[in-house]
Amino acid sequence: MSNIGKSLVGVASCALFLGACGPLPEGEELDGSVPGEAEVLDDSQSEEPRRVEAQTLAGDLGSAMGAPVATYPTSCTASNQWATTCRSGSSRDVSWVWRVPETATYSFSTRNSNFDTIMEIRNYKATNEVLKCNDDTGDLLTSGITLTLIKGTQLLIIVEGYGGECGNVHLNIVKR
Ligand SMILES: [Ca+2]
Repeated sequence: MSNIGKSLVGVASCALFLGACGPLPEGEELDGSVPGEAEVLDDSQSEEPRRVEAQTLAGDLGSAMGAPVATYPTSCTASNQWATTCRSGSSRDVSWVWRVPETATYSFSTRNSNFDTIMEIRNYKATNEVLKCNDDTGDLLTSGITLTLIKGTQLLIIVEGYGGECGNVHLNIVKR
């Protein structure tokens, strides 16, 4: 089709879909996407921040324990703040702060979460210090970590998904 033919078709479409040919409202793009949403995160080169950003920190649990001690409706809307050190490395994550109530051995798990989780526990006061990372526990795709800890130690408990999975997070903390 010639150029003239194409522009004629264009005019015809404008007439048929009246109102669809005007200038786009400000801030709206042709494909309907929201600007900035398609940004690709590349954690491989950047240094991991040591501070905890509010949007990924689900809460400070104090020294609470329970099964679950906390839940998070969906990690699918969380941001990707941490690159965990076992398995898939980097997907959307949620994290909690927890203080060791007394020197003892504790079990942390994501049992009853509805997706394939990865859990990593770090020293909250020096978040580059990884205490332990776990992907699966036995036949379960959820994660479990057991640690003997000193009273008053503050932990950062990070839960993310294997291979980009996300969902409803259950966090369980029990004393052994
Ligand atoms: Ca897993």
